[in-house]
Amino acid sequence: MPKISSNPPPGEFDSLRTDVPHGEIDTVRYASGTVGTTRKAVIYTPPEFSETNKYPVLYLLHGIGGDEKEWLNGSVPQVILDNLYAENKIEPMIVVMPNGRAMKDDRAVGNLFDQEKVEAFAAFEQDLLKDLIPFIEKKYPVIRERESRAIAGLSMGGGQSLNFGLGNPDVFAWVGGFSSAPNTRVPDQLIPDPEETREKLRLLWISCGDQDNLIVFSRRTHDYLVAHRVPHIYYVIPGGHHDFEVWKESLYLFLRLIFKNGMPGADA
Ligand code: FER
Repeated sequence: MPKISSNPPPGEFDSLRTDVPHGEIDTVRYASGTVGTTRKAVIYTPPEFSETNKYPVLYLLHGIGGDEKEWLNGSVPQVILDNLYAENKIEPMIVVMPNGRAMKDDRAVGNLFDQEKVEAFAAFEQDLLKDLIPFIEKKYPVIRERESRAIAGLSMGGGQSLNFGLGNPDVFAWVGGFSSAPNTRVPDQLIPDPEETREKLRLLWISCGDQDNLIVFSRRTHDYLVAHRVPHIYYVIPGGHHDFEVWKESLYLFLRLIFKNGMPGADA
């Protein structure tokens, strides 16, 4: 696993280019046995998507004030992906943006810090593993292997990504937390077996703005990883706040690292 200090993306990384092929954005609905409702997810399929290929999948999660559309409302992940793909800097991949508030009324309304709503972010682990991933893997031509599944997210979604990614090393090999929130498990519960994490994980990415009060949770995780010699990337953005400037830069850099180095499906 690389331990690098990354450079910020070029200024135009999230500007729409009309001279490159574009992926497609779709909204799908899946039956959730966990929640007992039909739930929505936004799906990006890459340029030149074909049912005869097989793709890796990134699950990309939102924060406490968002839903399955938050990444699209706050940034342009589809443009970032298209531009990287046009420059041959990423593998073609499917990106799934679910609603990570696993409860019957999963809208981002009312008091977003209600206990019931915060608990629904934890309940999403079961919805993801038992309902959404099986749905995606049935409906789309994807590689059904841990090394072809990544999970990343912002804030509450960053905490979810670290918790669910590190908690399920047989499901995910690439894990990223951007400005992870207080829902991030304490380090010795997050990484109870540093040896296993060291062996199984292909990438563990932690990023945060240094002006974000929540950086204490990223730093706590980073310190533990250093103490237990678990390779990871800790990327602190100078002047960065709790906002999409940090999250889109983190996404860009994370995308450039995942599903690489002779991974199944790479260089096909
Ligand atoms: C908290 C502070 C921030 C908290 C959650 C957040 C559940 C999440 C922020 C976000 O997702 O942007 O105390 O407790």
